[in-house]
Amino acid sequence: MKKTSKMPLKLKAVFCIFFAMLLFTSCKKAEESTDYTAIVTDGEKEAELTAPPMVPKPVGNRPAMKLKVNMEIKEQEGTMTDGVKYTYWTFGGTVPGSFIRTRVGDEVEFHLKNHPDNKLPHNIDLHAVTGPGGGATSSLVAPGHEKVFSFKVINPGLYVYHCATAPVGMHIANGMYGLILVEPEGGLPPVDKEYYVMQGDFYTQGEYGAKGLQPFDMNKAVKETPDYVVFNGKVGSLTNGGELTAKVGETVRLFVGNGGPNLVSSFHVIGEIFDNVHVEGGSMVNKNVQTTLIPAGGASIVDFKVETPGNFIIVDHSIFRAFNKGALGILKVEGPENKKVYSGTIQEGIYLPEGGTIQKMPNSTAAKTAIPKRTVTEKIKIGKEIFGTTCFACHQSEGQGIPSTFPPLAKSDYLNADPKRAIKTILHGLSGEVTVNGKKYNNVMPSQNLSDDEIANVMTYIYNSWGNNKTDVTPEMVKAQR
Ligand code: HEC
Ligand SMILES: [Cu+2]
Repeated sequence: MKKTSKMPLKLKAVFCIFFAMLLFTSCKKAEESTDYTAIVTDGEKEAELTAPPMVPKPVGNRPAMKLKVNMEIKEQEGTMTDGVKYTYWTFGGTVPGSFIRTRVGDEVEFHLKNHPDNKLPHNIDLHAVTGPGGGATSSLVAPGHEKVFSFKVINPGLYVYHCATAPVGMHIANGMYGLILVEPEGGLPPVDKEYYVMQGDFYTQGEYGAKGLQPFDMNKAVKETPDYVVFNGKVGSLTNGGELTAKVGETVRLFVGNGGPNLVSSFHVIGEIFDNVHVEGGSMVNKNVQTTLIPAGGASIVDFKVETPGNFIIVDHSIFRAFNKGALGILKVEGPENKKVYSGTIQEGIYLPEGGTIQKMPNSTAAKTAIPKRTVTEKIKIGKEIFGTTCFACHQSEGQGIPSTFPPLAKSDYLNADPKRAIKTILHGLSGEVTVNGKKYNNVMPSQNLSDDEIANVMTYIYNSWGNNKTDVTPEMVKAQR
């Protein structure tokens, strides 16, 4: 060992003790003035890390302590949506990365490990860190290596962490982000269910849904035109078996982050109102909020009580992202109906505007002759327009549907097997589990308010497109299913 000073050992020991005492007394003082930088930690343990959508146990009443975080970086292939693969770069093997839960005053000893099979160096910038680069300057780690640094969490709140290795945008775009929660002393108020949801935008060389392994597209990323905007790293992570769940009467807290790299999120749960929102993940609590804005590299804590059963759709309310790019999840609430809070449809009837009585068809022959006979070609032409205004929003322009959410009409075995059943679907709507081309869907199609003629046209168009069986649907066939 190389000696660094010539000071006699005994004298050195005395100095050390003296400095330790000095440090200790200043710590005591600082604690009284609630300077968290100097709280003496009590005990040491390894932090529990969780994959989304789960979060570690609440801190409760525990004192500040030393927490060891073991985080492994893995570059791995995953599924963006059915038939579409993507090479994700991850903190802990998931997008978003493992959730880290701390309390104010904790000293975090961070072990960042870069798996030997990885190709690139990475680092980590945690927004909960007070220090240069949020840790990035001390954590650059090559494949097959480990870096250790430590920091004190001083400010309570929900914070994003992300890779900050050049090109930074590319590392984030590939999924290198996650959340670290710093609870206040005594913890956040207890709730029944807690979940971890994080939005991200992805840029692929192929369009949305283009099959195969899709490489990252730098040009689209620079232009900020993502093909995918998703929760928890892929289309359908929170639907089709991945739904978040709760029971009527429970309180639900969502830790919501936005990794970006580019878009801000207008986070909204359809049919719910956030009782409390920790605005931007900080200490200010706003109440009774419909939609909360989450900046790229920001977060929000929202909680609400679920009062009625049903599927509550989680979206980025920049709504094309939800229905066309993947930013759609489901909170499934089970339990008894509460008709006082939500009645459901009480009545359905005919609506006639004032003076509208003249539109009444006095006899049924008049109604019948009102529908002109049309050729299949005419039907297809008119049907295409109806499809473009009515069905397209969910089933998509080529009838391809949206994986896990809206079933395809193109080459649909369900559609082709039984035209009567398909007509009923449009007349009366459809809900509950259905299997289309071997894939299960459990969603709601609202009944479509169209005339017999219109339904005949749109159905004939669909049956004569995208490899379907060319059934010619007539208004009479529709009428028979009313
Ligand atoms: C608001 C979204 C939405 C709209 C608009 C919509 N559908 Fe659907 N459709 C669905 C959902 C969701 C299902 C599956 C329901 C389930 O999971 O139980 C479905 C199922 C179907 C099915 C049976 C399954 C299949 O894929 O063959 C047919 C046929 C269908 N829709 C036709 C139509 C037609 C025609 C229109 C326009 C007139 C239309 N839908 C408009 C959401 C929609
Ligand atoms: Cu990285």
